Amino acid sequence: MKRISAFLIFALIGAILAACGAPAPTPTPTPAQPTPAPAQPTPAPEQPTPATTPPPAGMTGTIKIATQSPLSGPQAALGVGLRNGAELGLEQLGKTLTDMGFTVELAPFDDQAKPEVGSANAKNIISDNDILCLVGHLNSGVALASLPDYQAASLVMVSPANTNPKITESGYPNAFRIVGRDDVQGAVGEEFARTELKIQSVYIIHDKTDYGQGVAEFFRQNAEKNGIKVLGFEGTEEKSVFDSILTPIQAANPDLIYFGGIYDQAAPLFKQARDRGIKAAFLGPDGLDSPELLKVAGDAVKGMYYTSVAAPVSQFPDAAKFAEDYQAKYKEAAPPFSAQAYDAMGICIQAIANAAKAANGKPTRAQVLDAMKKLGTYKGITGTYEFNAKGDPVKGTYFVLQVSTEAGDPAEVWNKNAVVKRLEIAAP
Ligand code: ABU
Repeated sequence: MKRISAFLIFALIGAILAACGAPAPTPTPTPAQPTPAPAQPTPAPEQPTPATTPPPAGMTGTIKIATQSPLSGPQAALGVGLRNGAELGLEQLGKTLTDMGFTVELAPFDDQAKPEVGSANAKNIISDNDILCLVGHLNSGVALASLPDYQAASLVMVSPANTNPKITESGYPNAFRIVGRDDVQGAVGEEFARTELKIQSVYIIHDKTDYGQGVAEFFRQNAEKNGIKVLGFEGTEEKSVFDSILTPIQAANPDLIYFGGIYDQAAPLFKQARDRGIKAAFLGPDGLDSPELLKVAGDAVKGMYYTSVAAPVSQFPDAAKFAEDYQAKYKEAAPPFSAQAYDAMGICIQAIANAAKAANGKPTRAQVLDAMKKLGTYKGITGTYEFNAKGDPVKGTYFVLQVSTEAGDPAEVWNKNAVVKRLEIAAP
């Protein structure tokens, strides 16, 4: 009551003074009022401590790495292995990019081992701007049909398998491979046939592709130069019945049949040759490097020799964990070229990461190509790679192998094939 009265008296005086133009007095706070405690600052909600330094601004978005290989058709065994190896590589090595802030994706394409399909896929690949690198192909002829599109888009191609010299001799600045070349592989095969197998005559068959015909011609050039008698040289696209090919071979009675091509044709050809009683030794290049050769041809190919630039995964001590992981994930032994695809993927990832650091953000394809040219050495599970100006590895690894004679699952037995020779040869 007393407080109300005091307030009314002050208000009345204030009104009178205001009417006279004087400032109103400030009411004195009542001492009985407890002074509120100074407000305590409300603690901010606890922020999670980041485990690592946050990614720099700009390191965002999706980066895709494509594969092209036959995922269907008769060469799918190697083509799926190539895709799987690349997929495992992205899973295990892609952290380099995800730690930077990017999302990574695999973009697998099925080229069916056909140049026209590879070329059509290439147009789709380059129209997706998130695809910054490509692991592929299995088939040199398919890569050669696709490379003009990749070049137009500055898209880097890292091949884990293509051996035809034209891949790196055609002036494509974006073409790289981690394997050797058929001009060397053909010579290695010829020298082995002449010096180790003591071959004096050969009948050469090829599959009419850039790869198969190419390597067969390199074998022939070396054979003719070094005194092996070439009794025949013929191309065929036949896949199942080889009577018309084998009849003249049987009549010519060569010491050796050399087949330039892939296992899907070689297996029935060799089997039918043995079934007819042809006694010639067999030899061929890395297109035969698949357990499918043994699965289809069986006894006809046990103990035969072949050359390879890939070799069974068991030949690479640093690929032991890869072999285990592959078996666990895909429920089969890692096929030839799958470990090379893992390394080709690692090289793509490293080049993209280097380009992203230089650009301080998601790089363009041209920036990835620039980073590829400056890559230096890359240590993978199948070797340490450094590229020359053409895109070849400075040194290629070439194997002469002998198919195991052991019984059992061909996929397992293939890993027991013996290395007869292992050669490191500088790129021509
Ligand atoms: N080099 C083995 C795969 C076949 C190719 O290069 O066409």
